[in-house]
Amino acid sequence: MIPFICLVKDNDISTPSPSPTVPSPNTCPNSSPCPSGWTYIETFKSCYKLIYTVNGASGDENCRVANANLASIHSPEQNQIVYELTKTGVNDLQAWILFGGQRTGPGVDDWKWSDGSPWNYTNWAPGEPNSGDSHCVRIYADVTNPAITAKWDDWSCDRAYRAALCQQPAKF
Ligand SMILES: [Ca+2]
Repeated sequence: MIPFICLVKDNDISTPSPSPTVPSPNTCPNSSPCPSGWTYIETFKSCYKLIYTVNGASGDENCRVANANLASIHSPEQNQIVYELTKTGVNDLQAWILFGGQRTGPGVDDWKWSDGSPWNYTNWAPGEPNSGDSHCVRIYADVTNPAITAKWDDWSCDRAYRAALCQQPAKF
């Protein structure tokens, strides 16, 4: 396909035709790399969003419907970010938030991330994981219990969670 045709007059052959108007390759320098309603964390080039009223299965499904996964954690820095995003601000023993760890077997190391990334970091609360029957994991988002704040607990996927944290790669 020919993009455009130039008509050139015999007596004005040196005058170039106007260039067609085309958008610049970088027309959106101020746009967010995340969908509306998601929080962009530049350090991890990721977008995060809390969804509420979930159990383990529905939290996982709701993230997938949003083209995301339950959040995965690979470092103390990322664990802190996840904690900050999930922090409830209340002293509540139910202040646990579902994220992306999924049990693959009965052992303490039998876990994977729902987004397929390597299982290379953990931050279990003392004594956890303590149940081979608990196939989901939650992070304690209370702000007033230092023994377990920002630490993890294996828990049943069938139970209700305060919320789930979804994560997807930022788009540029
Ligand atoms: Ca547990």
